[in-house]
Amino acid sequence: MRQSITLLGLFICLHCPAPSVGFQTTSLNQYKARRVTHRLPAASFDSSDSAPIKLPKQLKKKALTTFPRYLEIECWKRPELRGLEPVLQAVAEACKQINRIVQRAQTDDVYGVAVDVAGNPLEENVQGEVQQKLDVLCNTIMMQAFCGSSCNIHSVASEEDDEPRCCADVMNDSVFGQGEYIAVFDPIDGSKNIDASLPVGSIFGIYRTQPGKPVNADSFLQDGNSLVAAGYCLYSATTILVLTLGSGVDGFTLDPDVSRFLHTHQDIRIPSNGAIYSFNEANYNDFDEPVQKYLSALKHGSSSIKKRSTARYIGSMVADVHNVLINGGIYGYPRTLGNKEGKLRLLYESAPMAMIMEQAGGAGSTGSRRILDVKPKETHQRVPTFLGSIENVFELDQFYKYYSDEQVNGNTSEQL
Ligand code: AFP
Repeated sequence: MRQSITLLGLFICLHCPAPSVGFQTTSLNQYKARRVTHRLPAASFDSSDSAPIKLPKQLKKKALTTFPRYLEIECWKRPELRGLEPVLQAVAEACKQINRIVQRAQTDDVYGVAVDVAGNPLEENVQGEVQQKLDVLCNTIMMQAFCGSSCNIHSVASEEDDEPRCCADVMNDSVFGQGEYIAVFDPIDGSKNIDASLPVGSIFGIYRTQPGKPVNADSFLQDGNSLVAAGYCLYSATTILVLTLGSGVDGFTLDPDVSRFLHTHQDIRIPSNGAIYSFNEANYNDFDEPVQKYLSALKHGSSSIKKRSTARYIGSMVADVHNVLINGGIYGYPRTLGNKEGKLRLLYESAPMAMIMEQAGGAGSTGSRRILDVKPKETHQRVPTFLGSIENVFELDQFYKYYSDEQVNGNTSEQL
């Protein structure tokens, strides 16, 4: 009896009309009037009165290897990587600088549109975005780290620059244009998050130049299998640098007391499956059918991953992917009706992240193939991106396969 009353209630509730203006019992003005609008007088106290915070004695430092020492050991084990040691050291220093800039964004004058020497706003970049001061600043820091730390990087391609640049041009000295590596990076990914004090990140990848061939824009059109190193730095509750040199993934947390990256995460392995799904579901109606079906399966508990799914989306790829890397699950930025190749850039976002995922035991897919197998046709090419635990990404791929087979003549899952 009680159960049928509950069911009846549910039925009535499901069939009751959606509230409309005419249905309202409270007017908007009444509603607004209910809010607490008074302000407390501003607290006045002299900050010099406050005693310095003392940390409890039991908070002892762990004995952890520093990033420079880690690099020294790795490059000693693999001499072919020695040329990258000064470069990666400099990149870690650049991440520290970007970390400080991000933390000062609310208090220092680093906001607003970037201007040229005459004070005119810079033109839109190739992504169609007006560059912000912060983007330009972080780009310069990264570029100088890659180009100016040694003579080992020949040229760089950044999200912020329309075309790749030779390091000789960046450093204004021909000695810097001779290295055997090229680097790609996104200096500050998700920069819109900074306004709300949310996490952002930097992403990078390093390739070899092709022997016997001149280095130019085409040298960057290599698939992700050719990456020699890839990494990202997440600026969040803690700042963490995650790196792969092609034999596993390691993480280094910035100790703010000594301003050093310390080896806190050894040989990171992503769980083989996980509960997290990290998609911008506001785009659901514009996703491919296989992605829609996949997300529905997660929500209805009919996924092969026998865990209750949980949604997490910050809107900064580095933060979202790092969460999936540590806790397991899947991150996705699929193609949409308006964005046929998705939003993320293959060369300096998706490919480095896919290398990290694979090196940690996970997977990176476009829905129909490995991200690392996609050969870019241009520097700023976009690619549908799914990254995460191997079982989760495999299942997503199966949805693509199944629904593509079903619509052999359709174009929902066209091969990249
Ligand atoms: P920005 O670098 O332009 O802020 O874009 C960040 C980003 O490329 C990536 O970090 C996020 O995962 C993604 O965009 C978020 O995009 P949506 O706002 O469309 O979900």
